[in-house]
Amino acid sequence: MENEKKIIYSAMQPSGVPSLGNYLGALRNWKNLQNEYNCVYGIANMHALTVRQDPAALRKRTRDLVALFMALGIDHEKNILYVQSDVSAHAELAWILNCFTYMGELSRMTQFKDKSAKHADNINAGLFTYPVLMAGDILLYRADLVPVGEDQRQHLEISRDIAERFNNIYGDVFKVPDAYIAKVGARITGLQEPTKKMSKSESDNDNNVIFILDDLNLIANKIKRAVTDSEAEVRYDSINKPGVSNLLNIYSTIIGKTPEDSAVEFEGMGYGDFKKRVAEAVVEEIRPIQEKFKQISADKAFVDKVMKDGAEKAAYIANKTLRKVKKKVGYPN
Ligand code: ATP
Ligand code: LTN
Repeated sequence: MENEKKIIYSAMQPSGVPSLGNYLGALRNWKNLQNEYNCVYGIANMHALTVRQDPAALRKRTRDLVALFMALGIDHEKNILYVQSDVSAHAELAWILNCFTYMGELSRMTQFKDKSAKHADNINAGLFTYPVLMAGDILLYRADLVPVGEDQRQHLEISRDIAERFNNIYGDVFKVPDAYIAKVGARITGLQEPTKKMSKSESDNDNNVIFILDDLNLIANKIKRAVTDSEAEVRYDSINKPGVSNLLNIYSTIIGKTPEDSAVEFEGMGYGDFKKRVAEAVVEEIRPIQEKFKQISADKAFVDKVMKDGAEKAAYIANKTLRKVKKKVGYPN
């Protein structure tokens, strides 16, 4: 990582099998950025603890996510792939940054409000300070850019605020990161609830979410069952036609066009045929990833080695930043 390239940091929670939203809004871009940037991609398993998890399932999903990153074509040698809890600097920096973050600003986070409503029986302090841990992730690696979906925009803003606040007191310690939110695919919504974001862990209805490791026939069926509207016109209008517009978003992100442009392909076509075309595009996109995933995840020793090497490379960079911060705030060592 000693070359001139800019640094990218992003992470994903192992809170479920990644959804098509995670793939189109984040993972796909991560892969495409790897040649131009030095990339650090984390499995945010510490963030996942903010919601109650089954330990065995969490451990498995964490390893599977490492394998999935590689199945997507993210090169583990050129980039850093690692598990957040393997690098203790995250926990250490999060504490320090907690002391530079205001209750008021955390109270405004929409993700906190949403998750508190959904997990009313477990509104823990971790859920509240989640953005602080996230800010630390980014700042430890001196990231220039952070590729995320639209839902994380507010967390990026607070990360910048925390970094600037700290720098104003102690000098130029942190790099202030910019969000990198793609023009298409940054907000994929549920197939059954097309006005809400598609989420890997928050849906009561399995037909609402496409999981990247779903059986391919099931994926096609979920798309065929997607909610549309009572018109019969394929047109991009996310306010009045959220279901159709979401399918157009999905399709156009995969083929690399704008949703308005791809709508032209479907002029005069009924919803049944339209859905079939969308399903084909999704299935063909996912098929090779699933094949690769099967291969890679079967090789446990290899995945272990990637995790171990990744943790070492990540810790080296993170600890450098942490040492600086500790000195600035007045720790003796
Ligand atoms: P959870 O359901 O556990 O809250 P999540 O599905 O929202 O998780 P995260 O692990 O929090 O996913 O997010 C990983 C990345 O995927 C982030 O960059 C996030 O912005 C992006 N992302 C999540 N959902 C979508 C979506 N529906 N459309 C586009 N991008 C998304
Ligand atoms: N909170 C993020 C996952 C995440 C993240 C990060 C993303 C944890 N740490 C650092 C970007 C940078 C989410 O997507 N829900």
